[in-house]
Amino acid sequence: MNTADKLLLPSMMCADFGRLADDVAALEEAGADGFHLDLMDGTFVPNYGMGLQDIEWISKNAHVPCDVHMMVEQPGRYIQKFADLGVRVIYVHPEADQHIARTLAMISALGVKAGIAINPGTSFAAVETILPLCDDVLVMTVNPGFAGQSWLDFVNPKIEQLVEASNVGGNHYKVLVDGNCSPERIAQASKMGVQGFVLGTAGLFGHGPYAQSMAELRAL
Ligand code: S6P
Ligand code: MG
Repeated sequence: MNTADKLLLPSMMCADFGRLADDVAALEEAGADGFHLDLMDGTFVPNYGMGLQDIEWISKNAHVPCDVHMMVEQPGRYIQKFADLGVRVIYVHPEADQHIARTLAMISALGVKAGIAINPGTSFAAVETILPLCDDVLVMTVNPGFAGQSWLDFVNPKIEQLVEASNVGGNHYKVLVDGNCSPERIAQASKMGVQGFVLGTAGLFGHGPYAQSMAELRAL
């Protein structure tokens, strides 16, 4: 694991599934701090992402930590499964869970970092109460479900609010962002205090050798 001050996390739904083992190895060699694994149910988001078997294969074969981003209704149903796979963090959407506080406590009790992922339309005030239960807060800068979208600038003030509150009172979480993490956006968000970036088509996949892209992003 790289000890640099920003976490660079390739989003594996953007990987080449025809040569997944090679892609996993190449991304690790290039310095990935972990893998971001997207799960979708076709209901909470209008798409299907990676399947449970893909997440299982990557988490069992990776040499870096894996983060699961659950874009599914009632995420509590799958938490035990991901905990058993030894993932680093499980992100659940508060918009998808009527008992988000219970679910976050369940994740922590299983020894996994508890994360929330927040839709662009969800306000800081809507999640403020549960922030002390979070280890990681993943701010969606696009509407979740698809790669290759544009960064929504109206989310920026919320990112600043979340960074500001990250070590206040009982809070102790990192702020990460997911969606259109281009070099320009990573530089901008790093200045705002964001500590982790999910890398998809905007910054990593389809941009030439992974090692070169990762080095350039690391240096920003
Ligand atoms: C889908 C998912 C994301 C994407 C990632 C793609 O919303 O949660 O993790 O895979 O955002 O990145 P990019 O650079 O193509 O927008
Ligand atoms: Mg994601």
